[in-house]
Amino acid sequence: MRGIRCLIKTYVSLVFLVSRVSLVIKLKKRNKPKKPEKRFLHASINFWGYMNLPDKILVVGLGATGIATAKFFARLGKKVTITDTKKEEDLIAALTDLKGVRFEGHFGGHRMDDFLSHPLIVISPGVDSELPELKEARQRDIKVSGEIELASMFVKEPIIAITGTNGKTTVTSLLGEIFTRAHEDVFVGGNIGNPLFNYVLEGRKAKYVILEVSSFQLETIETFHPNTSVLLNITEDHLDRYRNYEEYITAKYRIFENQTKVDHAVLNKNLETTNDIKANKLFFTTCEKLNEGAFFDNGNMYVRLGGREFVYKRALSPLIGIHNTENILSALLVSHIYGIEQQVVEEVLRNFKGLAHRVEPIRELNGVRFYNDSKATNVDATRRALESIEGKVILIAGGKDKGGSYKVIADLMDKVKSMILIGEAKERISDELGEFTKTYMEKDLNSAAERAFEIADTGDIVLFSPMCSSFDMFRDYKERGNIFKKIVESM
Ligand code: UMA
Repeated sequence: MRGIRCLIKTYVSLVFLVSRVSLVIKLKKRNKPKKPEKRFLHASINFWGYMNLPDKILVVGLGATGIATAKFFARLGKKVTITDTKKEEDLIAALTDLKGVRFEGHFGGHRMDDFLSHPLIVISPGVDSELPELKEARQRDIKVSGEIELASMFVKEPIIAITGTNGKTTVTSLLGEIFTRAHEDVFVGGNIGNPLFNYVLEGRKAKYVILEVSSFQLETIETFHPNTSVLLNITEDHLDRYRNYEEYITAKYRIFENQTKVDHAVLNKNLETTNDIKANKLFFTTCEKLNEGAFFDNGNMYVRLGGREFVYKRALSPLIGIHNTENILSALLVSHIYGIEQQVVEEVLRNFKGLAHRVEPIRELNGVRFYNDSKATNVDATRRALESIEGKVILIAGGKDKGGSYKVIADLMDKVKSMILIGEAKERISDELGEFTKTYMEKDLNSAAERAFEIADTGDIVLFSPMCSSFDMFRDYKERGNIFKKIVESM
């Protein structure tokens, strides 16, 4: 009797097992897409990347990026070590932000031992990926990655990424406003000041993720895959970080690296394109008419896409200058790729007054107008400012030298009535541009502003457009611009 019962039990279990296995196979077959889409494959690669994250992670640099990165990995339960060349007492604000987060801090310099004892090193954009410690780590097969790369592994929403030497913050903000007006829940971040890990930490599911991306961030990508990548322009910049201009250009073009033919690549028509760009290329230009893309002609901006045409009056936007026409054209093109209604775009365009520290009017004093263009951290940005301003300019410039040539603005120096120089770069700027105008050397921004006011005549324009980064005297370009505004407001 026991034998028969046992036989029946075994039979029932076998039937149950066979039916379960065939059900699982059926379900798998049903769920398996016949031809997996590229985007799906990409997600899987990222998933494997995520699965392979080690338990010990070294975060290099404790600025905005390092803080967000450390918070994220600590939340995942990883053992996080943070290193920064700054001393602990100079990192109080960052450390306060990390209250309650588990990590070990090694400050006041980098230790080779840290770089060789962590299987994954995450560097901040400001950290040169060619540091000797990083080279040594790579030689030992230790993974060196960046925040944008790692954070994007956790983002499944469509990414629109914008890069370029100049204008990327303006275009990112403008697109952020247009998409927010159209879709409400949109994340705007990246190099603009809000690291992508902050979005991932929030656990939010926005409809779109719009990212400003710098060449520094692009240096460390592997799988970062925007659905739409925008390249606005490339001119010499960051030559203090790159061995040559080509290296910088290569970093910028990496924004297209992981795109496929279902994605979009939006490019300035002046730039070279390569066959390496697999995405659907769309151009914008102020120089010619296009059958497909965005262009400027006779006071109007046109977008031609998929047989449709949208026309915008250039005068709709209060942003001045040809460089801003290019910025707007790129934003219009992206907006129409995503089917945003013209009326929505127009509304935002009309009200978008630009950003602080970009040819920002401060005040008029005794007929002298003062502008803050502290975001001009390279020569080309100053060129654009000079081109967009009408009248005689007293130019205040200088800061941390990035190694590029200042002669790039020599042809515009007839607009510059006098030049007042500050910071580490003052000698080199004077050597290259001093012959074109009367030049003054000042010890700091305060005395430069005073000198400018002293020599200015009614109708002149005082433009603070440094052509250099700020790190020799200030925390960043924002602090530099805010200090300049305060000085001018208190005059
Ligand atoms: N540090 C080291 N070792 C090094 C170098 C730096 O420990 O070898 C430390 C510094 O002491 C400092 C920290 O690293 O404490 C700073 O790191 P960071 O410069 O990457 O600063 P974050 O605050 O993380 O800011 C970065 C971007 N900074 C740079 O690219 C230089 C910010 O862009 C960006 O907003 C932020 O991440 C969020 O994504 C600023 C910028 O100037 C605005 N960008 C350049 C530009 O626009 O031209 C590229």
